[in-house]
Amino acid sequence: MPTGPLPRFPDGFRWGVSTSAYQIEGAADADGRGPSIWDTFAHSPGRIVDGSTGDVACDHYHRHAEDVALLAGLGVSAYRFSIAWPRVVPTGTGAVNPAGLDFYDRLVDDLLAHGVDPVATLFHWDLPQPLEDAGGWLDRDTAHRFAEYADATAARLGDRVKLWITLNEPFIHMSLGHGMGVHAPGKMLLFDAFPVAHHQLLGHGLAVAALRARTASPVAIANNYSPVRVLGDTDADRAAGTAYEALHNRLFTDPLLGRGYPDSAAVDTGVVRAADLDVIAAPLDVLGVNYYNPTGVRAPEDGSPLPFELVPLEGYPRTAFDWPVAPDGLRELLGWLHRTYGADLPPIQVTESGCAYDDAPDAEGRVHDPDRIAYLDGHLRAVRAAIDDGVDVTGYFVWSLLDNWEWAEGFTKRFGLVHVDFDTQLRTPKSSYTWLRDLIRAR
Ligand code: GBH
Repeated sequence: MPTGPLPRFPDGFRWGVSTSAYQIEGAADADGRGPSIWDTFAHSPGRIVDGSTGDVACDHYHRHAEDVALLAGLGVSAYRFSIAWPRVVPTGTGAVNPAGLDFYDRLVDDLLAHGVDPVATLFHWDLPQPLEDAGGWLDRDTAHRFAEYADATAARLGDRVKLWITLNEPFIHMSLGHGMGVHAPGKMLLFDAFPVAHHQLLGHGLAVAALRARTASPVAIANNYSPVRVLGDTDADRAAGTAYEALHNRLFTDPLLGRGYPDSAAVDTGVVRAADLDVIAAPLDVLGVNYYNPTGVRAPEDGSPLPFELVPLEGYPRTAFDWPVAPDGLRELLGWLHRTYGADLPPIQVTESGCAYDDAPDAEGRVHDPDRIAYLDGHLRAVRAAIDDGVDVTGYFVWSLLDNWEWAEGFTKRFGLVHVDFDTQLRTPKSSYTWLRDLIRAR
């Protein structure tokens, strides 16, 4: 549990919360939005644990004013949302849909009017379905389509967006979406999914160039990272740890920071053209770090298709998702990035950090989530400790503002500071919201 007041954070430290388009917006057919791979996937039987879809989600598309008021009441200095590519370019290629951009235009102005910096992610996994039909991220052209979409979006929202984030967690989109089939588009290619890594990174680099031509605001990417804990002390266990680290933590970072692909990351050189690596290594202003938990790794059984085996870590409390609560892992991770990339590492903002619990209103309609308060307290202390260790961390965003549609888990996992009743759309700030509000106010 929390032990005394949190230490001070540097002046200008950015306090934020994060969401993503498909998880909150709903309004799947509104104002010319086209279908995305997540519409297709969620509407395919058996893909989502509770059979739900994001058709309505938190109905944020119609309730954005109420949600901005919640942000303002929380007192955050920034709000990280994602822009739905299929609203902006419904067919994925060609004509821009101005009505789709209107929604984000109003949202951005409303945020600014409330003193909240808009932080926009361009791709949080909702690829326009027509692009998937043309090959999706397995196809090199998708990287160019992404840059066109970035250009059109920045032409409209330009400098009013205070931080641009190209991709969210390209590793998860590759591995769960194209390697294991757990996320859209549901492909199970294992290591043959590598082109999805390269084309996302290429799209990132091309989008950075497009953004630089349109805006003076800083540009980032949001990667997910997990510090690797090797369980076992054989050479094979250590090799498994190295292999997992290369795949999970380095594959989407080494090339961004000018180091090319890591040796052990099963790179399919057939899709990598030499000039691509320069495009991908375009200078970044901020590295977004999404952190949830560390990962236990040991040597695989003989005959395993993977060069490592993932093992649940013992000795930690667990969230409703069964993920270990390990704030020490965040400090360890930030230190690892600092040591590994040294002077090449841009300032870091923790662009997601949060937890799911089975939160429900009590008889008075209040929602108490002491576990989330303890979680946030611990992770903020870990960030503060990492700053003392010498890591340049300039912001922290809680995942998430609202309980929302948690991908393959549907509505069964609640990550919000604000409880949402998905029958009535009633929003109820949880005790963690009040805790975070008071903490930000005191700064
Ligand atoms: C993020 O992904 C997404 O960006 C966001 O949309 C999503 O809602 C949020 O997190 C919550 O899920 O098997 O115990 O080691 C998170 C990616 C991948 C992080 C799985 C935790 C494994 C936990 N996650 N990972 S464990």
